[in-house]
Amino acid sequence: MIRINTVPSKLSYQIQFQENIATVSGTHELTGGPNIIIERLPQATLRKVTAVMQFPTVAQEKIFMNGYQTWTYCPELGRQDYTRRMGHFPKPLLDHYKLEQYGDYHFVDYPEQPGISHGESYCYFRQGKRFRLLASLDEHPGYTLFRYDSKTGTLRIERDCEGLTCCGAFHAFDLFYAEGTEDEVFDAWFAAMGIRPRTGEHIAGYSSWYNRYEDITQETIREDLQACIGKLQPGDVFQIDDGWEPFVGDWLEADPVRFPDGMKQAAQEIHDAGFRAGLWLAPFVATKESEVYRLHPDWLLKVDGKPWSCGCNWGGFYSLDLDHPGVQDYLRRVFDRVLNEWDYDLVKLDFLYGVAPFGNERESRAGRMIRGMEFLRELCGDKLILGCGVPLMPAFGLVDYCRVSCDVSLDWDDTLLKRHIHRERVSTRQAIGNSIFRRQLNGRAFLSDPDVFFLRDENLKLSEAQKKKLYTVNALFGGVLFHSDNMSHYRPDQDALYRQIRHLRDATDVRVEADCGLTVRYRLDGQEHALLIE
Ligand code: 9PG
Repeated sequence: MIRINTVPSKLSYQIQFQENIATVSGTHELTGGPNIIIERLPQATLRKVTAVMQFPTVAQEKIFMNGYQTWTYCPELGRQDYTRRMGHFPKPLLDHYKLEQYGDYHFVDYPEQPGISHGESYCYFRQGKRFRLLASLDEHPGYTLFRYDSKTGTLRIERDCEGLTCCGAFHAFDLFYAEGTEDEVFDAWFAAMGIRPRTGEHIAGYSSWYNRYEDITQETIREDLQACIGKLQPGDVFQIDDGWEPFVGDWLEADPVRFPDGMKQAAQEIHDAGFRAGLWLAPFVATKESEVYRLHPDWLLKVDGKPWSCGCNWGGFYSLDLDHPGVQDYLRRVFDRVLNEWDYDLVKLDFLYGVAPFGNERESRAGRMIRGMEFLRELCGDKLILGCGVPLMPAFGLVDYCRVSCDVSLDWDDTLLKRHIHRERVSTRQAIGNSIFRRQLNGRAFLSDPDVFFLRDENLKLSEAQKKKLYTVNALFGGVLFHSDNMSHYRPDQDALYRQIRHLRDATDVRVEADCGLTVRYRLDGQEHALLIE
């Protein structure tokens, strides 16, 4: 099934050490299927592990470079395009908002020159319907960073493992290469990894975030829950998002003012309404106000002796140290309470990238991220995990559902000024783009969460045409179909449209045309449909 049509390409690789030891180098002929490059190394500290190869592309070829984490915008690029960083902010502003901590900016270089693009864990090159996929089979030894320069036709591959100590057999690269149709290359990659999605069950329901945001109370939750009865289906998910906890980091009790009856009672009411209950947590981070931060300074991950800030949400938040027994014990108690005592069926686990901003001499950054994900899976048993704010490949096969896009906004693409902040920014337009351009992960790595759609009229600045683009893409390319509306405000035509959107998931023959504009085509009830996205 794996065909190689192009002339096989030779990859030259180099392994450099921090000590004064001779560089190890070699060549490898890239073939279809797994390409595992193992070198026996002396006891030393790795500095750089890189490979280069010629990888010519033609004028119309499209390039996809997977973005670092859930929210990172990563559309297909043309050969003149480049991976955009963010606007050139004055350093104090950058430092204040910690924008570089949301993505790979703090460890990957962005030359921002026409034709230069980069991404993590997988990339593809597409001519019409023909894909050339180059992907990682294992990120434990370090993220696989791909960087393409279309001006010279060179592909550079780097293993993100600086500072890792090695001794003996080291997997310099665990690559997979395939050429063929979209389904052929992605099916072959997941077969080679032996990764299957944990569930095939598409879910639908409600998330409290995208209307009231953190201003939720048990009354607003009750109001929205009542509104869902008779409109959602039994077994759908009703998910309480950020705002229930006293402070980010403190997950053992609800905020006593907003949820005086507690979170067990909230889950009970959701169950009584016939739905499954979901709860949002950000288990690997904490804000300065939290008890976790104030009472356990030793639980924080320190970089150069200082707590590592992961961004500016909630006025700043910090990484917990996965290796600290106190953190592990605390998280065990948290998940036992949420899943067993309170009886939630699904947890939306967010800002997960915070667990592994760095590796150390024993473990790469990616290795730490994977270990964090495995730990969460262990704590959650067979309960459902919706991963969010997580580097994609470390979540493969470990979460049931995973966000593949940034947050949708209440308008289309934010203000001109805000368009220059980080690639992880909130944007409906970019969320739609990621749901389309990461569609191959849906049903292979997990079921994808494209984020919510909107049907409501109030508190929203999307046109009807924009709402249609969002719900169509979410229904066709995702396995999670949530909204954040108060459904009692729906008019009869909106009720009917909601039912129609759920029926959209029965579409077959879903296709994307991205060579000239962006169009989505599908068949439903024997009829052909097309929707122009851009
Ligand atoms: C709760 C929210 C919702 C939402 C999540 C996440 O890059 N950023 O600045 C950025 C901020 C917030 C954010 C995502 C990215 O939202 O995706 O669904 O749960 O947290 O606080």
